[in-house]
Order: sequence, then structure tokens, then C-alpha cells
Amino acid sequence: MSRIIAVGAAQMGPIARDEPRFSAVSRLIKLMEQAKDEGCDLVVFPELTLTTFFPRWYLDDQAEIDTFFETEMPGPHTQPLFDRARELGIGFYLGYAEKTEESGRGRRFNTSILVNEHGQIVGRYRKVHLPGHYENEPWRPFQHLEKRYFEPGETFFEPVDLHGGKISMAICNDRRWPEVYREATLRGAEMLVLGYNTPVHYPPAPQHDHLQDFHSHLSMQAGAYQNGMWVVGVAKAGREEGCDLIGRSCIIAPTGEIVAECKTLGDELITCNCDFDQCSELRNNVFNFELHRRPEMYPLLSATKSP
Ligand code: ING
Repeated sequence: MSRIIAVGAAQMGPIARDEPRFSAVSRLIKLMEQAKDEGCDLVVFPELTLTTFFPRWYLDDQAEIDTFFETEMPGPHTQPLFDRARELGIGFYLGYAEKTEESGRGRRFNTSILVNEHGQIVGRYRKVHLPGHYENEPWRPFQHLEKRYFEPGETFFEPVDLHGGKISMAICNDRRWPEVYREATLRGAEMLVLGYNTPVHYPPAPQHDHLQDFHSHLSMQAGAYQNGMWVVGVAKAGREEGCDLIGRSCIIAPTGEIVAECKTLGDELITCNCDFDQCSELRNNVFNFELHRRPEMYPLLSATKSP
């Protein structure tokens, strides 16, 4: 009996700095309802998708920074999303800024959760690869201060069981690192779901700006094919507070093929019936790790940080 999960990738257009959470949440609910109408079991939302992408600004007032964080999940603003999901019987991936108290101190993470069709949080992931910089760099047209506002996550890429398959989470910059897909696969994942906020302009290397869509797809398609896994990448897209973010959200099969892709830079849903059993077409053959892979020949792969 094949194990099929109907997945929706719910791309979000810009979220303005002054857009209240209930407004963003109502857009998410609208996409969730459309996903349910189209038969989806799971809907994947972008990274940090309750507010604008605030790491683009240097803020020195911690109270103002904390207005972008959630201290409860679900909290008053997100409870309607959980309630609607339970009513519809649909699961979801949600990216948000998490503020939590651990061993007596405030900790802040770029976080995602997987919630099952009963509205229960079954997985929580904290972004491992934080891109950008820590100090204000006024030479940039916009900042990218994730290293300032978040702690790096120390949750491994452990999959959760959903709809008969094993799904791991990642967030944005994680998708550029091949180790993420391999580690998740070695832990049993058959699908990787992730949200992203990716500016078109990359100040340290503007000569690559025209390659942002290509690099986003290249990374995820390679990860999918080389590990025989499904990959779902969902953008917060469009011109958000004057910063152009790429779209091209997509669902990628274990063969590396893009089987569904967004066409706009706004709120847009794409869907695909994903067969977890398709992973074996690769994992029993070209990427049969047991037969072909030789970890003893790659001792530096995770032992060394840089040459
Ligand atoms: N955004 C970007 C990303 O990895 C970036 C940062 C853009 C890094 C372009 C390198 C090149 O897609 C986040 N939020 O990680």
C-alpha cells in the first residue's frame, strides 16, 4: 500500500512592518483553507511568517526587537490558526521567532514547528545555520542580522512521523548546506520541509544577484536527488519593506525534479501528492548507502569546520 501525503506549499507575499499578526494569520488561514479544499494533508508556510523579516534592520532596543517574537505557541494571535487546522483536519509547518525562558535566561531562536491534523505540535526545530552578521554594517542597503537576534539552534534534523512518512524540518539558509539533507536522511527522513526569506540582492556578492532563484533551486534539487528525498521550499516573497525577496516556492521529488512551482511573488498555493515510497527508487539503487557509500573515506566531512 503506497504512502501518499498531499502537500501544499503556501507561499506568502510581503508582510509589512506594521502588519498586525491577526492580518498575517488570516492570510495563512485563507491559504490553509484553500489547501484543504485541494485535498492537502499538510501545508508548509514560510520562515518567520507572522511578521516582516525584521533582521533586515539594526535595532538596538531589545523591547522593540522582542515585539517580533512569540513567547507562547500557540499564543493569542496563533490560536486561531491551530483551531482552524484542527477543524479542517490538516497539519502544518510554521516558521516564527521564538522567545523562551530556559535555565533562568531569555533565549531567542529562528524556529519552525510541525503540527499534526489534531492541532498538536509534534516537532520543533531551531535554525542551525544563521547567515549574515552580528554588528550593524551601514554599508549594506539592508542588514541581515540573524546572528545578532537569534541563537544558533542545537536541535538535530530528527524526522517526525506524519501520514506514514518521516519528515524533517529546516529553515532557509540550512537548505544551502548539503550536510542538512544527508544528516536528515541518515536519521530516516523521507521529506525535508522548509521556509525561506531570500533577498534578491546579496550585498557581499552583488554579481550573484541574478542567480538567487537558481541557487535556491540548485541547493534543494541537489539535496533531494542525492538523498532520494522529497523537498518542499516555501518563500516569503515579493517586495517587503523595500527589499525584493525571491519566490519560486517549490515541491521537489526524490528524483530532483521540480514537480510544482509558484508563479507569482504573492500569496500562492501549490500542491502535490507526494509518495514516500518513491524515495526507494533512488535509495535502493543509485543512492543505496549500504551498498555504495563509504563514510570511512570522508572523515573530514563533519569533523572539520574549515580547511
Ligand atoms: N536568508 C538567505 C538565505 O540563505 C542568504 C540569506 C541569501 C544567504 C543569499 C546567501 C545568499 O536564503 C535567510 N533567511 O537565511
